[in-house]
Amino acid sequence: MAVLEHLTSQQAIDLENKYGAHNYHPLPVVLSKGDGVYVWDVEGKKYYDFLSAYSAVNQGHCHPKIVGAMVDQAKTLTLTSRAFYNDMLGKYEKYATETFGFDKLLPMNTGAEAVETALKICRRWAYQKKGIPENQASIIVCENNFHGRTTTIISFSNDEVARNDYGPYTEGFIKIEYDNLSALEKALESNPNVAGFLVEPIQGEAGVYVPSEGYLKGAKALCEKHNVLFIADEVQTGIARTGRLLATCGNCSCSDKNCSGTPEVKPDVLILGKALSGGVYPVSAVLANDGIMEVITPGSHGSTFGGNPVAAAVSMAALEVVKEEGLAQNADELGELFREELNKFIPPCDLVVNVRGRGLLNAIVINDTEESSTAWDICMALKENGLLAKPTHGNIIRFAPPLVMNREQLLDCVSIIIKTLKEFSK
Ligand code: IF1
Repeated sequence: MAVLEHLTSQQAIDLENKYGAHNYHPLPVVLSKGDGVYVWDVEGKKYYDFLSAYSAVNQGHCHPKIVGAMVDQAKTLTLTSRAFYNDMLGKYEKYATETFGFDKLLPMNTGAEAVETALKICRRWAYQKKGIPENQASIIVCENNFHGRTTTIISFSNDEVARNDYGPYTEGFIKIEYDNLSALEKALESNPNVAGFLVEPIQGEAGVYVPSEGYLKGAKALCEKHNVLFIADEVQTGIARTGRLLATCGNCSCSDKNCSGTPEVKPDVLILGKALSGGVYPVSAVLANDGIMEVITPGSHGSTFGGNPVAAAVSMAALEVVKEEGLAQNADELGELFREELNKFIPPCDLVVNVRGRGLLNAIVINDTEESSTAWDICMALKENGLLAKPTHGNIIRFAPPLVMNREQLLDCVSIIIKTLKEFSK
């Protein structure tokens, strides 16, 4: 079969089933084109994308500025490795550190690599700066976390599907309840060798859990009190998704144009990925100030593709789009509208328990058991009605459209969602 031969959806699915590892259970739709908030399947049917590749396509599919930056750089110089300098990385590092208000950036490729990098920085800081005895450092994490799928990261996951039969597991992690400051305080007071606290500002995969007002601020204060690094995993919540440049910005009044560097909660270590590239190319990063980042010395960490010229060009374009198009502001306003419109429907409807989220990272909780197929069935019906979304856990459906969506499109999506939910309501 010629590689470029047109496939039907079923042919494409059959090929993946036969020749690909079965590490996913995708919705049965085969996409072949994307543009802004829309995607098309191989038969030409058009859909609203309400997942955005798990918040990687915040800037919309195939954004011309970002794709253009990639094509131009790809025609010039794609990869040098870090054995040599290149003329794009320093410019990118300057732009990104000024955008987010940190001294330094360590470039990687995937979110999990950036999380692993942050864990290594935290441990090395603990031994070299805090004076924790060698190999005794522990890092506090939250129940129901999702930080990626490497062996160390799943070692501190409590998602059995993602974790079981991958042992032996990496040690040195303390799990506490999310959104519980006294649990954090207790863990800090009863463990002398805590190096850091790794937390998602909103737990995405767990079901878009928005913590209580003041949780992140309180957690940061406890970390400061105990000389522990506050590590924010903003791979999914960052890059304007929650209505601010970062979810940890909280109610900071900074504009999209530039981070004032004084967000409501300033992490000691910031982890970014996904939409850092607009979903065009794998780009992730860890940002920190000199006093922390200086523990990384030549040869102590690296990556073949980390900081490559194409990633640098793509990420600068992706961040410029966020600012130029006011995506944080748009996500904030459309997110409010989305929850407001769904809340008009939810109380009388017994199918949906609630809608929750921040900005354009939202989810509805279906009034059924985690084991039921209702959420999946609703997503299948949404697909028929021209909108693509997927359940996170069991009975929770995540709704995360590209942040370039306009009001008319959002209201069109709300009507599709409500129409579909009515098909399932008794
Ligand atoms: C899958 C979930 C979302 C992340 C946070 C790090 C990473 C992710 C907060 C790792 C990645 C992706 C991974 C993808 C599905 C998706 C996901 F369902 F897995 F949990 F978004 F919620 N920190 N999340 O959300 O980044 O290495 O993937 O680039 O693995 O199924 P990555």
